[in-house]
Amino acid sequence: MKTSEEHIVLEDKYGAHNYHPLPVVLAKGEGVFLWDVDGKIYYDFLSSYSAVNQGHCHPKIVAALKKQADVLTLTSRAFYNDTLGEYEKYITDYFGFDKVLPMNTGAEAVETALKLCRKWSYQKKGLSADSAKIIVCDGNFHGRTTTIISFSNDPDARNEFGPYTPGFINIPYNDLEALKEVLKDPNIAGFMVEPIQGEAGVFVPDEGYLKAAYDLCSAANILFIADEVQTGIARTGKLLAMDHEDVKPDILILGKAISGGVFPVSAVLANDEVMMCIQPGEHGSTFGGNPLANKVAIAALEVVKEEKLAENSERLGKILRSELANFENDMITLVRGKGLLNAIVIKPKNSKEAWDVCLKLRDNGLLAKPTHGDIIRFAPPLVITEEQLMDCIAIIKKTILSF
Ligand code: IF1
Repeated sequence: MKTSEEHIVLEDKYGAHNYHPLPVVLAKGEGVFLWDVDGKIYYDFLSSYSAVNQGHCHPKIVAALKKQADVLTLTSRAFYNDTLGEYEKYITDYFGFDKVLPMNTGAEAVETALKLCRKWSYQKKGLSADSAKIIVCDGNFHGRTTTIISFSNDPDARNEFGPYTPGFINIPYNDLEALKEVLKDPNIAGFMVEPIQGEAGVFVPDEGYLKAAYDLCSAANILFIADEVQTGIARTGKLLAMDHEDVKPDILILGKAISGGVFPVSAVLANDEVMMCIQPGEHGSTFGGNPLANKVAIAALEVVKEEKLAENSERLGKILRSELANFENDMITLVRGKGLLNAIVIKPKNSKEAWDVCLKLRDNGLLAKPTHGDIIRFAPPLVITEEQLMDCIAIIKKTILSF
């Protein structure tokens, strides 16, 4: 049995230093709870960046993984298998699209969506070769590939990774005038947007922004691409964040909790007019649509409906935001979010800042991590009960008041 310190030393010595984790070494997860190597229990308020919306090690999802693992794990797409068609029908019915292109990580799904959008613009919109431009928003986070960070304006995500992929235009988030202006360019193929900007610190756009943006795009014959890798799967109080404005995107990107955090699964959904622009041999992935992923994703999506996770997220998110908004203190300057995707902004006190707050939250049995300095994301698994949430709110208040 290694101590926490021994585990940390191993990671430090043998692992790339591409993260700076909070000093806690986890050994077990179940529902909203995590345990460290010393058996100390914590509430998980990050949910692995919204990948475990169904709670850690959900029994139904783990059972689906175990069952399939003994039968057939991977065929590649060189051959058919008896799980892919069933999964494709299930997920396209579930979200209401003609077809799905199965991938593994969120970034791969984003890349797939960008490639689909470009193909569509040449084949259906008639743009000249290599002229397609895709609009993205400042403050975006869509993944870590070279093309995706080419249109990031976060120096940490982008610096020293050049040369950068061309063909992208950045506009301010939540700014319809800027979108209207850039849509005058005849070579625009698509507009990709997070319905709520997660990494930027849970920026919720104005009511009506997404619907108005969608309408501007469809009037200009531009594809509206929704990246719901983080906001999807009931996280914001509806099955999809786009559902808050009754907008169906032309391309929908899903990842993370589509598998309940049990296996890497991502997906791109679109109707035939877009999806059929890619023909055999033009895109793919070794693991895309593998039997394990297919069975795990069906189970994970069934859990979302059976356990009414969107309704729970909507109801408890309101309680969390109102409790924190009415909490008299001098460190939390802002509370924002939708459903159970929330964040607080910390004003430093006696040179203590968000990182110190997260260390103290850890000591008090709740795990969260700052993003961009002064923002702490609060995103528990959507299976959390009201009683557990009230317990977490008490821990948060006690922690803040201890500074
Ligand atoms: C990290 C947070 C960051 C995403 C959206 C695509 C992807 C993500 C909206 C790519 C991934 C993860 C990546 C992880 C931290 C986390 C994250 F916002 F969720 F907190 F970074 F912004 N679209 N988000 O949020 O999916 O390839 O990772 O499966 O890279 O540090 P992926």
